[in-house]
Amino acid sequence: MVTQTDFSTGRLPTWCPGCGDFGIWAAIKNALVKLNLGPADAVFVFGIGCNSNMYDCFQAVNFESLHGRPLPLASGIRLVNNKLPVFVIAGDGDALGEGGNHFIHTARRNHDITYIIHDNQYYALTTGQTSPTSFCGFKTKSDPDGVIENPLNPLTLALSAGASFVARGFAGDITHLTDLIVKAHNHKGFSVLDVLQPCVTFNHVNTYQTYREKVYKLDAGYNPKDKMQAYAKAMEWEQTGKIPLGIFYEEERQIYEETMEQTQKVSLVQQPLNPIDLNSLINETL
Ligand SMILES: Cc1ncc(C[n+]2csc(CCOP(=O)(O)OP(=O)(O)O)c2C)c(N)n1
Ligand code: SF4
Repeated sequence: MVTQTDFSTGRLPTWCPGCGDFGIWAAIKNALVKLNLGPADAVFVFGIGCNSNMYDCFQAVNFESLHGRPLPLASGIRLVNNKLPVFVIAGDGDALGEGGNHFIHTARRNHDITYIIHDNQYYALTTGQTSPTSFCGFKTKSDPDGVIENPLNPLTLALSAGASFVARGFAGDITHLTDLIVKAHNHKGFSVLDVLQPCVTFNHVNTYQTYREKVYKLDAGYNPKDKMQAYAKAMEWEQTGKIPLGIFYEEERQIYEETMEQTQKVSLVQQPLNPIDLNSLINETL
């Protein structure tokens, strides 16, 4: 039986009191307990940012990547061992700024990875610069007169890039977020979970209170197989101000790892290392 304390390193995060990262951290641990996945049963790849401070406090098989690069690392892990569950934990800057290219290509390849994006609409660790999801008019360290660029919508981007599971959660609703993380993990394919994460220090527009006034949950009448409806729901926030939470889209599609003849039956990590004459390979390329 996996318990919450199995993931404890004895250290506490250095997040500001009230940071939404606490709620996401709790939901991740709840989900792992529900899934009965212990510290050695999955791999966690972190980006760089406030969110990734979780790395220090989370007893598991962890990698801290370069900023923007957790997805290539996670994809590599899946290619080598396609039986291993892989979670990626990163911020909106990491996921959609420096790592934006990786986001698109991991989605279209449909690697079986669960991607949890801490979307606080700021580069928080570096003290509050504009990120790709900062709203027009936000006053930030890098745009003191207000952001003039249009923000990226992580959900419509994920849908059009080909993510096979697209969902949105809220760090202030840990029970619902736990359920979404469980479902994202159970989905076979690239699962994008954009989590609205209040940053109490920099984001004074989208706070716990304003989110609570705007969020609502997609109900049983919503069909997550309908991609056009998913686009419409994903644009609702910018069009009406209401913020739907839940699974916007889910499809069954072959994952990249299973399209490769070499790994269809047996993971690379379980295959014998045949002696390869590297010299002939090197000579061929010289
Ligand atoms: C390659 C590289 N570029 C830039 C940085 C500087 N840097 C560190 S964290 C960060 C932004 C973090 O923002 P985000 O990913 O949204 O996470 P948050 O801190 O908001 O949780 C940046 C730009 C870096 N460490 N490495
Ligand atoms: S700066 Fe924002 S994101 Fe970073 S720890 Fe503080 S509240 Fe959280």
